[in-house]
Amino acid sequence: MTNPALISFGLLPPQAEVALQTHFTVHRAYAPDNPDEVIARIGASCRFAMAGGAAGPLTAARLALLPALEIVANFGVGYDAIDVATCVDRGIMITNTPSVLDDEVADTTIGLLLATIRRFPMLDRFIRSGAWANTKAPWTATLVGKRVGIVGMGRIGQAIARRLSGFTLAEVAYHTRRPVAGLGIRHQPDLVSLAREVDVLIVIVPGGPETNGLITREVLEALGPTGCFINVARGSVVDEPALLELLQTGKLGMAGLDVFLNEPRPDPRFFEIENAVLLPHVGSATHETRERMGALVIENLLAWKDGRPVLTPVPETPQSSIGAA
Ligand code: NAP
Ligand code: 8YV
Repeated sequence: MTNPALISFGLLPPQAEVALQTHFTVHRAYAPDNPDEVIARIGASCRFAMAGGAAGPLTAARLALLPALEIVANFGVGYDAIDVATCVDRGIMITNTPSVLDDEVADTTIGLLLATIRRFPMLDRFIRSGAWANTKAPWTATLVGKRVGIVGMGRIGQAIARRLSGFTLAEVAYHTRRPVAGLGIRHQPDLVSLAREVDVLIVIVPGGPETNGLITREVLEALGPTGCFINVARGSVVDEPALLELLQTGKLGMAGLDVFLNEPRPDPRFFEIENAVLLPHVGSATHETRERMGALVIENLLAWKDGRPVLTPVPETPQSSIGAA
């Protein structure tokens, strides 16, 4: 029996990619191939898709060219690049990769926070330039004794909070729409108030229409000229033009950014900003964690193929649906 056709919008980590090729006839829809051309050519035959890569969003227009599609397995916990409403309307299952990346993304966040406040990349450049021979090494701001606010207190937000509990801080507080029971951390229902109360604001919410522009100019101004803004969520969550302007004018102290509106080509004005540390969306990007994410993608696809319940359906899709074996 031939393997079912799967359209793949990105390359999985090595072991997961071997498993994908073993169980499916994989049609590659990412560079150097043109995703739209691949969809138009073979889309009608594909019941399976793997998303979350660099081929761009899975829009309603693209989904319309995939009439047989039953499941989209997303490589990543965030699935804001998929048109969820269209998938729900058509009964298409979406799975993602929650939990397996929480510790990695939380570690990245703490690293980015320290790199931003203590200016480690700048100090690395300082020593490599030979400047140390003639100039005293610059001093920096500190994290010690500061108040930290976390926007989003889900799986990753809580992993960040657990790490922060080992630091010498004045307070950790958080903002979500609904407080999380039994956390022992102060919930602030008003986001601008939280930004005003803290020295550091870390954002770790999903992307998509509900959080688009959540971090407004007002929030960033409330954080202020000594404030530190850390975004490991999605670029769409922040008013990026305001962020750029406030960093340029010193009305916001500093930023550590793993995500941008226009990836992988962020606004070049960021490159000139000294008080920002920039990472190329690497929150989960270690060999080990990416393979764990890849393994979960494969498990979900195989479960659907074999007519078993998938492991990690996103909340919008019916939890009970199973694929036709
Ligand atoms: P999660 O467990 O679903 O948690 C999401 C949190 O965001 C919840 O606490 C939720 O609380 C809060 N939230 C959602 N909408 C909100 C809103 N409008 N205002 C305030 N809070 C809101 O998700 P997770 O697994 O922690 O992942 C979070 C996100 O991190 C992902 O979706 C992805 O975008 C991002 N991420 C980035 C990287 C990276 O490489 N940089 C890696 C992994 C994940 P309420 O619903 O109560 O508001
Ligand atoms: C990945 C992420 O970089 O899981 C997420 O939501 O943002 C990251 O872990 C991305 O999904 C890989 O395409």
